[in-house]
Amino acid sequence: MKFYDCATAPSPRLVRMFIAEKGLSNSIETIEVDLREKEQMNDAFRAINPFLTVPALETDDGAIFLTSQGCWRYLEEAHPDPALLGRDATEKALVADAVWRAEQDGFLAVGEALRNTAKGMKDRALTGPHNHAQIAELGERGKRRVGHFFELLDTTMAEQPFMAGENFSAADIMAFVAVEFAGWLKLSIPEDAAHAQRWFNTVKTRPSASV
Ligand SMILES: N[C@@H](CCC(=O)N[C@@H](CS)C(=O)NCC(=O)O)C(=O)O
Repeated sequence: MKFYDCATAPSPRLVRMFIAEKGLSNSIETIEVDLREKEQMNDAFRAINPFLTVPALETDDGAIFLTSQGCWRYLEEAHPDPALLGRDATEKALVADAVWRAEQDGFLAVGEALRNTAKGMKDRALTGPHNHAQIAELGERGKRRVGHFFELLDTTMAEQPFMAGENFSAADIMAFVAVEFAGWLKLSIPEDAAHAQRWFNTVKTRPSASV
């Protein structure tokens, strides 16, 4: 199996953490795609992923998965223990709901803010083969949405230990990487959001948080 990664980027980190939680870090070959050098635009990588994004995962049979959640699904089915996408019908659906919420309200809100404000991303407001101009108002909206996400984290963690309930899951990976990604904007969980802080510090102590 080959994992197309970029050590500095948040989306491949979602898969890197998932792989670490599965205990597979030493059994998957990693190929670094340096986004700062625009290696995702090279012909060699374009042949792997015409959408020009990382992560991507290629199996020994030649199947290729082009999104973090496609990669997660394959790894979960091929290596079920420990379960990260839910253990039974109810938990699987709760994890799917929580992943979507953390991605939409957290991860993509940070991306919206960053890609519409960062000087280095001029005309790269969206990933992929087409250029898109930045929209300053989307940058501001994204930052406001990140604030709302931190509030959501706090109210969620007031009720339960992890994003989808009692157990650590991929939803915690999505939310944790989103919070660390928000650091690129110098945004962080407010000090007085004690429940969100407790959850964040718990996830941060997991070995997978350091990969
Ligand atoms: N939904 C996709 C998003 C992948 C994505 O946007 N990856 C970014 C890195 S975080 C990328 O490859 N960016 C390339 C670019 O900015 O041109 C996934 O989760 O795999």
